[in-house]
Amino acid sequence: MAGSTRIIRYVLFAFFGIIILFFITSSSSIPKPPIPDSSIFKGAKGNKNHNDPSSGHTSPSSASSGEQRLVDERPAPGSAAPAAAPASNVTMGAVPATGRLNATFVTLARNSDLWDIADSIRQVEDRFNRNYHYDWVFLNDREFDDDFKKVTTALVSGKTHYGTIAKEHWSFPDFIDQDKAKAVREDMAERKIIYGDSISYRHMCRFESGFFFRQPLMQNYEWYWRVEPSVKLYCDIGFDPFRVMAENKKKYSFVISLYEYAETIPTIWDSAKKFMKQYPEHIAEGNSMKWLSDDNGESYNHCHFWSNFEVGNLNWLRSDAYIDFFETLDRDGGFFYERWGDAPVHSIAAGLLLKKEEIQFFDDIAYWHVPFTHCPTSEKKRLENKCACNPKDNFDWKGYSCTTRWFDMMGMEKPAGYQDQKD
Ligand SMILES: Nc1nc2c(ncn2[C@@H]2O[C@H](COP(=O)(O)OP(=O)(O)O)[C@@H](O)[C@H]2O)c(=O)[nH]1
Ligand SMILES: [Mg+2]
Repeated sequence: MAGSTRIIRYVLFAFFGIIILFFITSSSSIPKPPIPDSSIFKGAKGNKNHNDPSSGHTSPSSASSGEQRLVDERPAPGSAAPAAAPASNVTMGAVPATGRLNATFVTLARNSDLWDIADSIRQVEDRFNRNYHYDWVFLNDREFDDDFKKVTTALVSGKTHYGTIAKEHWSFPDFIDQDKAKAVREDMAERKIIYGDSISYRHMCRFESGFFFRQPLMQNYEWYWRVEPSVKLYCDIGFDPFRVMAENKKKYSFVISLYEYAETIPTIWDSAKKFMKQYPEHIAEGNSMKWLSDDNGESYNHCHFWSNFEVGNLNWLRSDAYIDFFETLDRDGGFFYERWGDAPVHSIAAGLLLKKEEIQFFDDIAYWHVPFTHCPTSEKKRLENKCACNPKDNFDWKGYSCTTRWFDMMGMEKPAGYQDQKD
């Protein structure tokens, strides 16, 4: 009797031993990827999700193809290497302890922009995304062709998505007087105002101001990083800007700021003032009015963040506050009766609707879009991050930049050596 009990015990031990051995070997075959270091920016955690993107101003039809994706465990296409930052704990609104955030790159482009955007993607991948494998959403007012999709999918280390913009997001609203709009374009052409005679540029600016964040494909994400064709990144980005934003409760960011051409926005501030009067509840306490205006809101000083680079929060753009702002401006017609750019629109919104601390200046992201450069002033930073920019080209402290004003308003200390880069 005792003998057979012993045999049964041996058999059970052997059985469980084999099972344990199986689990150990199979889990150790999954490589443990390194988690990129973002400790330099550690801040407050627990960003609350104030806005459900599927509610409010998001039309049900536009949300239809975008089922909420809370977890992204898909492997990066065309990549044998494991994702450096697995997104197994990605949730809407919360900041996951490790791994990717619920974020995507986003690019508006034409098929003819293929090789210029290919260049930008390579910059972003080489300096950052090859370690993270974030997705990339491409948007176009026409359908993307196979060539565009094939090349960009091969270059992006995350998943790629391609969306065609609905007509109503890329056309004249019916309240626009076509004759008046045409006369403006002819006048601006004569005055040689850049893009002054262009219809498509105006649709582009209106789309980037009011619609990109409401596209079905964008409904899946909480954070975006805008990338334009032919931009450059000059330094390694050894941290995750999305994480920096989320952990520090940031909503909008910039690397370059400057004065807008006054001729393109003569009445934008009138519309902004109308909005402030109509919606005082949307105006943030501790906002950046001092950066936007030199006379306490009476007039606009034309300072704006250069929006061809943006890392931002999509839920903020989808909030009632931002939508009410966009719609107030849109009804006044300045996208067509003038030539309002999305940069001053986003900037005035960020300046009024957000607390100034919710706007992030990314000194560590060295960037070029024709014709301006942001190159970190600190040599230590440039050497540590393998930067390839000439510090003399840094635009931050030059007379046409608004970044000095930003530092002054924020009470931020300017980096050593900034005086040498003033001209
Ligand atoms: N699909 C599409 N994208 C456009 C059009 N016009 C401009 N874009 C995109 O909109 C962004 C801004 O245009 P860009 O020509 O770079 O303007 P700039 O930076 O102000 O000189 C870029 O990402 C362009 O690829 C257009 O007519 N159709
Ligand atoms: Mg551009």
